[in-house]
Amino acid sequence: MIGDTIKYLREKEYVSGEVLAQKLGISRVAVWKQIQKLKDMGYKITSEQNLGYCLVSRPDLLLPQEIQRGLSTNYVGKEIYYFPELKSTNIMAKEKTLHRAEGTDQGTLIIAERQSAGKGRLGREWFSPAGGIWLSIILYPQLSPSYISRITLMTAVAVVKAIKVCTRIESQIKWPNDILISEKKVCGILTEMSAELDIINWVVVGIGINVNIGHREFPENIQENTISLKEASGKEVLRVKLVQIFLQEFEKYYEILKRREFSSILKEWKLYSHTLGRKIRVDTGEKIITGEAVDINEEGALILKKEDSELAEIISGTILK
Ligand code: BT5
Repeated sequence: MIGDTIKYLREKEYVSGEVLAQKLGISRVAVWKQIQKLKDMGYKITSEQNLGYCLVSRPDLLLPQEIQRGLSTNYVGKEIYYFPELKSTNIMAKEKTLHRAEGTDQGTLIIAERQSAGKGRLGREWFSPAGGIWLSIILYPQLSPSYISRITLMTAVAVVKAIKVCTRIESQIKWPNDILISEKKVCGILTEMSAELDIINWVVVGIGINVNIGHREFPENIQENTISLKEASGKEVLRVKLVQIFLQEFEKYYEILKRREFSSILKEWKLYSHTLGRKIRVDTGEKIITGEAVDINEEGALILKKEDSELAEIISGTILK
């Protein structure tokens, strides 16, 4: 209802309470209540007794009705759960997968203005102050669990594309889940899943992008390695627009992945790679392997050429400094 009300309001033009009531199929008192709700959300709306209501400005928030306005996806973001604050959008998304029958479907989005306990991989913290984009997408792919790495890599490509389209900034992908600008981290991806031997029950893809944030807002020990889009571009970035473009890119690449055409995504991934061609050290959780990153294979694994020239295939790990 709120989404419809905002759709029928006009900027720089009055719409009468009567017309709104007719379009929405509710009473004029109910219209007035809707307007109060919008004002509480941060919309500026003026009202004139004989003219009706006029939308003066929209809040800078990632509200579902704002994201869905002009969103051209088929299913990603068609259902959005919005929170001013959450512990973690990934945790909430996982809870939603328990109630799939109640309507949480493919491409459902959980989004928060800030997270109090944002999660990185392996129990690491993800700092999520106001001004960023912290969201999770729920998927139910009919793919084998071995696709999980490919989903992370395709998400990274979608993020790089969206940043480029929205801000013209070129960013790079550090395998497997970091997006960098000028060697500093601007975005992280956390892909979680529940699977059985050969089927995935659900996947939650969590994406955190530092948008209109100063890196000084982060704890001191990570300030040096973090950056935001605002800092990189020198101006505020329209978060709603970036979310919309990202969701569109995400759906596009996910469709390609579902058609089992990962190789075309990989080609793009390699174009944006920060990792290939570098001498690196990778912590696999079991050991640390040193070598030159020579390739990513069709499963999304990193291929390292070790000092003894032997090749190591690493499906998951963290590149050390
Ligand atoms: C990641 O983990 O990079 C995955 C981050 C995923 C965050 C999103 S936000 C929406 C969704 N809901 C969640 O709760 N999480 C997801 P990892 O590769 O483990 O990197 C974590 C490390 O990045 C930390 O140990 C810090 O060093 C650094 N870090 C933490 N917050 C950061 C930030 N905002 N920007 C850049 N680096 C950060």
